[in-house]
Amino acid sequence: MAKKLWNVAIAGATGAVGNQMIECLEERNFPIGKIKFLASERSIGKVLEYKGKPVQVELLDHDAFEGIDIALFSAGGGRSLEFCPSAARSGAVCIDNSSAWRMDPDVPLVVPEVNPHAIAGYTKKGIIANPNCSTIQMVVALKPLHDYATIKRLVVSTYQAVSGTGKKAIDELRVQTGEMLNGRPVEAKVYPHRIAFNCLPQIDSFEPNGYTKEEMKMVNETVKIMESPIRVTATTVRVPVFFGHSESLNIETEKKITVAKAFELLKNAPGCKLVDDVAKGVYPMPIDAAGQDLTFVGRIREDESIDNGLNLWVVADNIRKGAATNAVQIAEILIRDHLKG
Ligand code: 25A
Ligand code: L14
Repeated sequence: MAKKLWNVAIAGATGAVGNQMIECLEERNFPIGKIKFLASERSIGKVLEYKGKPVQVELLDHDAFEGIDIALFSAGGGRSLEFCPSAARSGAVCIDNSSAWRMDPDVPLVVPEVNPHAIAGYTKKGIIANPNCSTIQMVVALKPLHDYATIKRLVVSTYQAVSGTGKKAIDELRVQTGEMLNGRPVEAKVYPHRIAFNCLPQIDSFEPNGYTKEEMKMVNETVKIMESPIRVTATTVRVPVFFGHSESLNIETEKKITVAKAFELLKNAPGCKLVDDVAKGVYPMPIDAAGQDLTFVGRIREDESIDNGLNLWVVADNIRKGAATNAVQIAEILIRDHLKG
């Protein structure tokens, strides 16, 4: 029997995440029949490549999904709200990278290493949501610890790269850094303040409770993905790094986890790489995680201020595991276990 091939569309193919989705599909040899690249009018006429062959960018509109089996979305929340339902009506399963559908009870929110079983719920709306980049790497690292010792409370602080905001933010850090080094005045357009040589304790806009939307995404998405009432508090910070988010995690568990036990659990955990040899100055850093699909964990130590507490440092490429790779991994499970070949 011939192997089934799937028709795939990428909405937002010209963006930072869209570009990475194309690369991930190529690298992982996803069984593609037809590929379609969709974006706004700005990109019409642009030609991208898939496996060395030219593909014209087409307009993202309601009838762009005819004959498409899987639609990967990364063109912003507004576009996902508007176009995922039409794509689903055309028979495509949408894997959406935006925050638009994540907390919808009829939409599964999936990290393959953590809750692959939830994918089955895609039939309700034809949409599967990809979590926030900071949430994804955090739950990949926490899942094995939670299964062993049950996490009650989690305190997270993030150090997030500019690529999370898309291509225009990558340009902003590059341009501002150049201007600063040349002693010229800088202009902040994408972020509310200068990002070069600075840290911004604001990602996305503020909610009435004083937290940012990014912080509340980490709180709410973690509970949904882990399927457990973990109490989470977050502080999310933008730092002048291009690729790779870092996170400081502090957890309190029901049962004690020694450092040796944490090493053992994380050494064999799916999607994780333990990088922890402080005597040699070895720990995860964004410069090493960039371009990789794994979640790197290190600086593991007991929190000596409470009975059952542990500190960890977690780093991953926010555009790969935090967005594109996770979406393509979901698509792989979808075609393996759910869609009819
Ligand atoms: O605020 P929103 O709407 O929720 O958007 C969120 C932003 O976050 C990024 C993405 O940025 C998006 O703009 N993003 C989304 N999910 C992400 C995730 N999980 C994420 N980033 C990180 N992690 P981006 O610039 O990388 O990608 C934008 C993509 O979306 C397409 N798009 C935008 N509006 C669209 C649309 N497609 C269809 N219809 C629309 N109305 C966009 O395609 C791109 O693929 P494009 O054709 O509009 O842009 C092509 C090039 O133009 C640059 N550009 C963007 N905005 C402007 C612009 N140039 C000039 N003026 C502008 N206003 C882009 O940088 C791109 O190179
Ligand atoms: O997926 O870093 O909800 O600016 C929203 C903001 C992704 C990244 C999401 C950022 C994001 C983002």
